[in-house]
Formats: sequence, C-alpha cells, structure tokens
Amino acid sequence: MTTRNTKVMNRFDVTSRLIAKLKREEAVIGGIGNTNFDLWAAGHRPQNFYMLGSMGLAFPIALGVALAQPERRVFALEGDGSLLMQLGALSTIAALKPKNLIMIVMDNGIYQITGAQPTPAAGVADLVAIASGSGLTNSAWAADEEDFERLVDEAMAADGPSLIALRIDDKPGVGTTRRDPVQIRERFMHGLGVREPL
Ligand SMILES: Cc1ncc(C[n+]2csc(CCOP(=O)(O)OP(=O)(O)O)c2C)c(N)n1
Repeated sequence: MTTRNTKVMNRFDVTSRLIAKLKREEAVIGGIGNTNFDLWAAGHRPQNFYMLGSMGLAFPIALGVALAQPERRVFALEGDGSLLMQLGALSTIAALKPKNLIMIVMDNGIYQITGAQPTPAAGVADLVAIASGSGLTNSAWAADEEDFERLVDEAMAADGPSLIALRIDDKPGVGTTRRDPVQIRERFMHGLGVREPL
C-alpha cells in the first residue's frame, strides 16, 4: 500500500496485537509519551524500553540494540511527530541494513500529548514515501489491523529492516509508564542479558 487510504486504527489495540505475537524475548523500544504508555499498558516485559523526554529516539536506540544483538529481533514504536524530528535515522538505518529491526510508526497527524497541534504528516508529508526515499524499500502503510498483523509476520521473516506505518486515532495512551529512567535502563539491560539485576 503506497497511499494513506487506510483505516484509522487505535494505538493500544495495535500495540497489544504486536505484543501478543512476541515469543522470543524480542526487544521493543517505545518512543516518548503515548507510544511507550501504550507499550506499558499492553504488557510490561523486561525486554521493553520506554523513552522518556526526547522525541525521535526510538529508532536510533533500536538501531543500537539491533546492531549489538543481531540474533535478537528488535521493534521500535514511534509517533509521527517524533519521527519527523529525527528523519536522518531512516537513511542511516537503510545504509546499515540491520536484518533484525522492525520500525512501526503511529501516525495520528498530531502532536497529541502536547495539545494536538497538527504535524506535517497530517497534510503534506507521507511517512512511507519518506522512508522509501531514504532507502528503506520494505516500507508500507497497514490498511487495517489484519494487514498490520500480516506485515509484522512478513517483517519478522524478512532479510532486512522493515517499516510499517499506521494511521491511528487521537486517543491518549491507556497507561502511564513509571518515570524512573535508571530503573527503566537497568531492567532493560537485564532483560537483554547484559547486566545482573540491581
Ligand atoms: C526535542 C523535543 N521537542 C519537543 C518536545 C515536547 N514534546 C513532547 S511529546 C511531543 C509530541 C509528540 O508527538 P508524536 O510523536 O506525534 O506523538 P503523540 O503525542 O501524537 O502520540 C512534544 C512536542 C520534546 N519532548 N522533545
């Protein structure tokens, strides 16, 4: 699918569908705000990392994890506003071609958490076209929930990085991640098997 003629889905619902598919201690990096709130609400796992405070870092952090642990599949969840702030990550990832990295963009067309100001993705910018133009050839809009699940399955079997974009509604995140950066980092590193628990 190359157009945005897609169903408007719900972030918590699709995040829950993704988490339900994970059976092999895959890492999941949630971007600032709602993406990590819904990741938390969909079910905390030691392999989840919740970005606090800075926009656009879910994909760069996930890239680092994917390169450090090539045998582990790594997912990254990011909002459209946050991705637009860090577009250089897309071409860097395309150039490095990590086989185990799957990026998911939650496009509500707004900076929801700061007051629903419109992002350029609401009008002029097509995030899948931007990703494809950055060299991420395996990029697609999900048409609906079933298509999303199919694209995730395909991405998990793919031989290179994948990006899946979804149009979502304007609902806020369902949960609220505990704001303890040191705990989040330590728990994640333990979850990845690179540090003993505190
Ligand atoms: C570098 C930076 N600029 C601005 C902010 C303030 N801010 C926090 S979240 C946010 C909006 C995020 O929008 P998006 O990624 O689309 O997610 P949504 O809130 O729509 O779920 C903004 C502007 C910030 N935290 N960091």
